[in-house]
Amino acid sequence: MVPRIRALLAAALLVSAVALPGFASVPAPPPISTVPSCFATCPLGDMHIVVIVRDLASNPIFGALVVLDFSACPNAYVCTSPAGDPYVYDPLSRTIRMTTDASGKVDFPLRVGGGCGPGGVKIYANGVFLQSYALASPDQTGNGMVVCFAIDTDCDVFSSKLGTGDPTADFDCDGDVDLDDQLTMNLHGSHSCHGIVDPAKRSDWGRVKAFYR
Ligand SMILES: [Ca+2]
Ligand SMILES: [Ca+2]
Repeated sequence: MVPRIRALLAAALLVSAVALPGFASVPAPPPISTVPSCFATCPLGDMHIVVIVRDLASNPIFGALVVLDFSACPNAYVCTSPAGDPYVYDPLSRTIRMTTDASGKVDFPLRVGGGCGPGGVKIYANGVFLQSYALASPDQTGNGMVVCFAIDTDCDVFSSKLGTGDPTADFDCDGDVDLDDQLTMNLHGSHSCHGIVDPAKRSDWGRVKAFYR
């Protein structure tokens, strides 16, 4: 009898041990999981969105599916060419997805421009809602490039938000649009989905001359 009980106990412990990791791998909301303070992206892909998914016990979750949902952000401009992004974009659902590594981390070098107000972008992990955001990009006009003369007006649109709390131009997540955000605009000038754009070559010379006059 005693050996039999011991065997049953061992079996029960084994079931618990197998069941526990599955239960524990449910993603926990922030601050246990780490999400960005705000959601700022550049069409060139050099403003990364990093998420670290952890369970309620703060253990990183390997292989968690992290989804960035742009379905409520119609003005988000998602670059689709050239191909080669490490993440998957589904244009029908307007979602971008990638799975976490062994440290629970995903690092999206997102190539996205445009903007939308609070709640426009949402982050999920294994279907669990983590956080929602406004979308901010130096590509203020949402056409896949950051250009301030001749062929585009990103700086003009940005300047109209200086001194406000408009989250679509608050790139450093501090709640205002000031000279620090202007610096980000400057750093990302001429960036586009296709690399560095040369505005002069994409406009007639007369318009460029008129700009500098
Ligand atoms: Ca633009
Ligand atoms: Ca700011």
